[in-house]
Amino acid sequence: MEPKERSIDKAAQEMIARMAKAGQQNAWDRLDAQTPQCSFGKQGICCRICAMGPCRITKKAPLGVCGADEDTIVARNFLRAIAAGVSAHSDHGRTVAEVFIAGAKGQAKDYKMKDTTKLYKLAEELGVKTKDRPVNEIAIDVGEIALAEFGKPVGTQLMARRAPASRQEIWKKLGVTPRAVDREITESLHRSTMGVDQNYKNILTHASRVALADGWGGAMLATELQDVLFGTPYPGIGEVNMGVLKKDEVNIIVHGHEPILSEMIAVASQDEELLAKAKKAGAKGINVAGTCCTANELLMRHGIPIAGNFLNQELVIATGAIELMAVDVQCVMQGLTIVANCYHTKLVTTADKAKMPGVEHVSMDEKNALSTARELVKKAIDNFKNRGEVYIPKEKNSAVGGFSFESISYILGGRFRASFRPLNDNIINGRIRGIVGVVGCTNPKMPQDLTHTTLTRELIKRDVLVLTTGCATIACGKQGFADPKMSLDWAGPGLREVCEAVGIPPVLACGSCVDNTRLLVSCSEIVREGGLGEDLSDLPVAGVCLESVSEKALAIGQYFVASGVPVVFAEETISILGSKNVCDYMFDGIKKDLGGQWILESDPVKAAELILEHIESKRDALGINKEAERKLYDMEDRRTLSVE
Ligand code: XCC
Ligand code: SF4
Repeated sequence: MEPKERSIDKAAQEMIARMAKAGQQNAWDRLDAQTPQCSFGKQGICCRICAMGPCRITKKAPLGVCGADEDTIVARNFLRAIAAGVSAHSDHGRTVAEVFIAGAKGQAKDYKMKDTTKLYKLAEELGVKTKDRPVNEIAIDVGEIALAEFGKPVGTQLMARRAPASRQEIWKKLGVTPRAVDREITESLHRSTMGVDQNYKNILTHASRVALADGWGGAMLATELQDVLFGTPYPGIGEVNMGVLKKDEVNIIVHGHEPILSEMIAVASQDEELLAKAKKAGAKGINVAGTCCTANELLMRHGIPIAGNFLNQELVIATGAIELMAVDVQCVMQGLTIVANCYHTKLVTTADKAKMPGVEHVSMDEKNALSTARELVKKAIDNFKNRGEVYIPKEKNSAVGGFSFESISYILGGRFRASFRPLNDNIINGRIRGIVGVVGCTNPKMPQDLTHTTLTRELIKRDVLVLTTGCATIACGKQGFADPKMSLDWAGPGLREVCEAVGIPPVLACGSCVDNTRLLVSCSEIVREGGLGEDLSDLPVAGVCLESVSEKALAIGQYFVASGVPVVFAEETISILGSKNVCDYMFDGIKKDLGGQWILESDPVKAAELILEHIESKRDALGINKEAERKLYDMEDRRTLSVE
């Protein structure tokens, strides 16, 4: 396969070609070697949950040894995948809560409460007294309440109270208001062991509950606590793509998810003593860049450059310019060890729960965080002399990141009357048709970044405001969507007018995947602001992820659906097609229960059309589509709009 068919990112294309020439492998090559992939797995109809199996459903053998049918098997597999995704986000959230408490207690001296305004707000929300109390005392209480959310024996998730009242009522009626995060995950595993829950609908209902424990629990807490600890993001400009690497500096890549590590490396890289050491080693400076969600965290808060998204991780090393790549948890390909061995790059694992064979491990200890980070930076500097041939693609684009819920309300309403009112008004008057979250990974099954960016282009030109998170943000950033100078020209007239008036790009980079919870909070605020219905399911909004990779993406998809928002996924990335009943429920029946539903569509243009249809139908139902204003695009309109 030609590099062009593998990625639309020019830097990636160059690196793919170079790796091929050097006889090195990457994820695309390994996918080729794996093709054709197991069709039972694809459909979700294989089960290896007990020792009577593994079983797979065929015409000849339509039942597993225990008698389980395809509905049970598909639903169980789906539930387990979601539970795994939830566990990842929530474990991240828990780690942050622990560091948060340690920081407040003075046991992790390098972590301080940066955004005390947000801390006070959170304290108030959680019923923690703030009057006449020192910041750290308040933080300890907030942190302990947050930590308890993961394992408390009774009660439901406190963050779920942020949802509109009608939404909470829907959850209550269906019995899916999430309890402790750990409990929902444990119950997911229990229900899906051999001989327990055999009613696919009951299994899928629990899939909603465990996913809600993520969106309105673990992941939301991760975002909130990180904001207090590292600062709530406000818009700032950064750069995206491999062109951010510097030939004459020590390049360090931070890769993974938890800012606990990367924040400290960012600090250490500015240390005078280390800078002097780098100079002595012959480098002009120390350049830190991120990949995957860690990159989003750093761009959001510090404008630190992004070297690439998920599928770029191996390619970045193949530039020969990376002295050290520090990884923590999630989305770290084992293939990294192989390419790192072809270059001088030092790969270092830092999370005790995520080691790699043959890779040096430096345990990230929160008590000595900064000195651990300094140690890593030193290793990078020491490795500079071992560089061989370097090739850095030129490609890079400016990107504005930092769109948190707080910064969006501030930009829209100003410092003294921060509010979502202007956004609601512009949705009501039709300048903005609706809001779509374009989220998720990059998957070698489709050309890297193609669907995210095609879809985003289709949406903004039809006056839909796009919020992005995760690797989709990076895909959009690489193609200029997060740069108002470029992307305003691609926006429809209504959206453009609003964006120009308030000074934002039509595509808002909202952060990492745990930050999808910022989208939930923003949607809840839109409902609260008024004029657009009573519930999240009334809003002209949708979520979409056409290049999903991780189980985390399924968890996110399911919590959007269970929050009343439809979610579009690509058929290639969701393994439920082996059960007609499961599909009927996920694509349709669930709508009656929860208001959202899954929609399958791999083609980004068609996906945009489906989403627009949904948005306009919601607008009709809200009564805000006055005849004259309604935009129905025919082919002719689309052609005119495609001319840039
Ligand atoms: Fe992973 Fe978060 Fe997906 Fe990217 S978007 S491939 S989950 S890094 Ni989160
Ligand atoms: Fe087979 Fe049933 Fe065991 Fe699954 S649980 S492996 S279907 S016997």
